[in-house]
Amino acid sequence: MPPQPKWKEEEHPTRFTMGYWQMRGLGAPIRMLLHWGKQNAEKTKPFAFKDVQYTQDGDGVNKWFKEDKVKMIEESNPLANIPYLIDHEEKKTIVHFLAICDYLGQKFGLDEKEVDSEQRERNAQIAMEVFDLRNNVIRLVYKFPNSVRTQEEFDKQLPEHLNACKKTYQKLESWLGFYDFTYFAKKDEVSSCDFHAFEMIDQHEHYQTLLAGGEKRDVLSEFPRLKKFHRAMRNRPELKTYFESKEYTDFQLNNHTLANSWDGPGPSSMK
Ligand SMILES: N[C@@H](CCC(=O)N[C@@H](CS)C(=O)NCC(=O)O)C(=O)O
Repeated sequence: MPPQPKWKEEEHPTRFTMGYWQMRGLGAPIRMLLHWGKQNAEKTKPFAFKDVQYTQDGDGVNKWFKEDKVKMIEESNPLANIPYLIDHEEKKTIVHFLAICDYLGQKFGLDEKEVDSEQRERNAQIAMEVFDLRNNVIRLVYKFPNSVRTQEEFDKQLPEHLNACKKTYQKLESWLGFYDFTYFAKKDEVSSCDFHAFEMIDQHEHYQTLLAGGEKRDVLSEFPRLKKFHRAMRNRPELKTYFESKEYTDFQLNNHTLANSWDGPGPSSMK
């Protein structure tokens, strides 16, 4: 048994605690997974989860970097980062987005357990492919050489980014066609990789609405299988509570303040 984090037991009598900035980013697919797991466990072994949201200001930065991260390094995981997931029942703190998705995918029975499972292989490949797409978004919205700091820069780079992202869309579309699947790792059932795939497609649906000059694009209509996948996820009853939550409807997609970058108003501004 690894050293146990003493501080968390009294504070969080819930099954899981996740922590992330108060935005969608890498937190959104984990929130989706937790809503899914909670919904499914309702009739068997109900559990609650806590969503610790660090605000994108001095208070949130201090709370994470000066308090919680320091404690986590000392008491539960020297790799401390956000997103993190604490499993209170199993007394584990997991970091790194893909490791967390993998962990919850196992816990919620979304992914198969056998190491040589083809579902697992598909799941891992799609998880990484989608992460590559996310990294392209990060290069668009954060402080990198091509970063965006103003509306003008964003307006200039967004169409280029949307064109570039079609390359990934084409790969994902072909993948679904190759297997004749609705979801990415199983034909008709959801796997852990599907949550991030949904989030990235959903973010791009929002980015298209920000094109300058009222230009309208419906990139998904060029990719019928991706469109069907996006709709299928959006209609899953297990995710109803998530799609109704402010974490989905109001949160900004990425972090503006900390990185001194700008990626347009979040979805709540469109209401
Ligand atoms: N490889 C990590 C990257 C985590 C990461 O870069 N987290 C960002 C937010 S997306 C952060 O602000 N981390 C806070 C920290 O470095 O302590 C993962 O996949 O989770």
